[in-house]
Amino acid sequence: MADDGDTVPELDETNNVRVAAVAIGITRPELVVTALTGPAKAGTGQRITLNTTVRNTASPPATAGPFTVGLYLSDSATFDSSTALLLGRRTVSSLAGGGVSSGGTTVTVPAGLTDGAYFLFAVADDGAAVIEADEGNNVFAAASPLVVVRPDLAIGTASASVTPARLVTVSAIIQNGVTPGAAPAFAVGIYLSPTAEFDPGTARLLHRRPLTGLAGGARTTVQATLPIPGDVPAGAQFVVVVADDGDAVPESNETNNVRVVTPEITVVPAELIMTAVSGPVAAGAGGAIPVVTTMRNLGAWAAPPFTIGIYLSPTASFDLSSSRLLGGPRLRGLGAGVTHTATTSVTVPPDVVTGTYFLVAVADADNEMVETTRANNVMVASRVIEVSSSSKSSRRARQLSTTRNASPNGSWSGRISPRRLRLRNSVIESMPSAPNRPSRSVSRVVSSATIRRALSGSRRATATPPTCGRPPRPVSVPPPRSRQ
Ligand SMILES: [Ca+2]
Ligand SMILES: [Ca+2]
Ligand SMILES: [Ca+2]
Ligand SMILES: [Ca+2]
Repeated sequence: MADDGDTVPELDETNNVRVAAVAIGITRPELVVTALTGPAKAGTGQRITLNTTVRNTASPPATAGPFTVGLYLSDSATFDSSTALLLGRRTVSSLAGGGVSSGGTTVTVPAGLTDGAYFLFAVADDGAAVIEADEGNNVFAAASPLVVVRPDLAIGTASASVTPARLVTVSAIIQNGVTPGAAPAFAVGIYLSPTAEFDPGTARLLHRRPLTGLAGGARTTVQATLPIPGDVPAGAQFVVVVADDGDAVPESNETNNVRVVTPEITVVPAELIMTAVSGPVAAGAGGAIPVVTTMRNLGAWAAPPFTIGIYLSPTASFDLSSSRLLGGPRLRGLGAGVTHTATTSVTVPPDVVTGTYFLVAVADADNEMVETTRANNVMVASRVIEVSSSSKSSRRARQLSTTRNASPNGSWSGRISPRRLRLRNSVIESMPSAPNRPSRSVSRVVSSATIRRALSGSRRATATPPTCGRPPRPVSVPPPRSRQ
């Protein structure tokens, strides 16, 4: 067209247009999916490959691209893009008129699906990137549905046994009964239950074993040897093994995951007895003193970990509310029939009122275990300890130092050296204690007289009304520590 826009006034404005003698054809691409295949069955969470073929039925040069082929799953035979689950997309960079593109796409079957048959769809130009001759023929349904199955974890055979070391050994077979429903990571829980009916609210979790997963149809064995906590009541206890403890895996059957092991096990109560406590007859406020404790495990089983509490009591009748905790060793346990003697350095609080006190030792001071009786856990030293102010204590320490330097060295020969000896904390079982109960290894020189006094006798505590702990006990003990 000449003078397109008519800017020039012409004599004849009607002859400016010339139409070509030959028409040219303009065609749009036309995409359709012609094939969609995949596995007949798959487990939730499983990776599967879906193969698609897409064709551009337009004649050259109507090239399409780039575009994607969308892969969908639906519980309806009629495709609805608002409800169908998008599994993935295959990208086609270019497809010439008359061309064909085939390819496989690996997708994951959603873990949240329930068991059943689902319809698969492939959608050409899923993102509507190509203007086509026909936009209404782009959805293709697979000829056969995809059957989706979830895994089913369960406990096969399981057994449990106990030893006097207060250990329970558990062995259980974990199985996944569905093929190909692979289970992703989950945990196996091992519990002690007071009843044969498993109740997570009352059962005690002993152990939770993480597993990375279990293939469909596979099985694995979980074995564990576990300490029985001290506060598990004596008597019959049921070991319970729970598959997928915490329910991380959606399963086709969630009701078969618990196995109560029969026969039940019998938990034997602990029985500690404190038999002696002794220390120096004099101490300074703020100073460290050695305290010798002797105790025994009378029980038929090893005792679980516990703490020995060493107290300063103003009376021979131990009362927790009026006593001061000085510290005490932490033991990792005590074997059945084993006697334990320890020398522990504890510190007299700097703010303690000067005067006469009794040293008291309490087995399982934190009340961590169930015992046959706790009346025998407390022992009071037979000799009193005179606590003076720290300044007096310093003078006494200087006197001791002078005496030591003036004396020749002695040696340990099965009895207390008449001169001096080096006293070292023998509590090799000690564990780190709470901040308010120091239990430190010491190596200090003390006089032989101090040692003789330290090793002097002790006596059973006289009964006093309990001020805390469990009511039937004739002596006061601290309450159990809170558990996570
Ligand atoms: Ca089309
Ligand atoms: Ca199950
Ligand atoms: Ca589950
Ligand atoms: Ca006891």
